[in-house]
Amino acid sequence: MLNKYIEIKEEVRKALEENKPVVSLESTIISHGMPYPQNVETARKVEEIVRENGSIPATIAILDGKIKVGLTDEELEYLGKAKNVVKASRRDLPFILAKKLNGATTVASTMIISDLVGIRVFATGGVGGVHRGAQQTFDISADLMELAHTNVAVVCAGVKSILDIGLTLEYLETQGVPVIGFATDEFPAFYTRKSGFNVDYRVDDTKELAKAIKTKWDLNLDGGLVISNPIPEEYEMDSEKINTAIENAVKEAEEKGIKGKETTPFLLSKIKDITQGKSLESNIELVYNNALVASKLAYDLSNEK
Ligand code: PSU
Ligand code: MN
Repeated sequence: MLNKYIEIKEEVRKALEENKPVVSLESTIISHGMPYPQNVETARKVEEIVRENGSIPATIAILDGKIKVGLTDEELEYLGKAKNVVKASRRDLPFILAKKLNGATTVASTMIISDLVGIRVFATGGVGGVHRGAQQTFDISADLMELAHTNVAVVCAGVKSILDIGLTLEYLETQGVPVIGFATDEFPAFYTRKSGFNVDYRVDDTKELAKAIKTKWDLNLDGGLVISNPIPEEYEMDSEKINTAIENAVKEAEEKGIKGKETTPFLLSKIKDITQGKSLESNIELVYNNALVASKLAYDLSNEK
């Protein structure tokens, strides 16, 4: 039945059948998170890093109404350039398929599709969360609800302070989502290694992490995990500079009345402009670092008995 909707690339299908480690990758970061051509270059390099560290990469997107698990080089290039790609979260999926559109998957929809095909580890940059001012706007990313229900471990660099980090962590606690610090006690804030908030558990190696994840799902404690992996020190941004850029971007979004699914892409692109591309460089490096950890984690998880 799923074949009607999903096309799995041969290499990925084979790996899944043989219980080999696979890491999924989202595509909103490609089409709405970074400009061309850096987006395509980054996506390619991310796949390479996953491969070099023992797993098979599977970038997920929707092309002509079909869910693709694993993209060809041409498809990746197309996705990176195309202007007609809809940002697709949970609620968008059925309509993008029915209308035969192109869609870029968010953390939420990449988790859904990963789960459908049996991929348990997913690498991204940052997850969505509770936006600043959510007390009034109710703007809470569907990513958080997905983490509450869907059995996929998400490796990210924490959340940006375009969000309310404290409220995001509270929400994850309420929903029973473990927040792990990979070799850190402090939850990272994407561009910087520190946020002022602690993680629930610090884990220093992927084997130990794989054990805990296996235990969670063995006990039928459904839902995902946030594996927060801080940006490498040498690529970290100056926290004052980046926070000023974020403040200005948030203010402009408010003034322009940006709402709903447009908010996150708007803020990301504004921050890039304000920092004259410096934030993009950091963004790219932290994604590489997440791909590396995710690949090792998927490898260890596939060896867990
Ligand atoms: N945060 C980032 N970079 C991103 C995103 C979030 O630092 O590219 C993307 C991810 O795809 C995430 C989505 O799932 O934005 C969240 O969007 P929203 O806040 O509209 O749920
Ligand atoms: Mn939102």
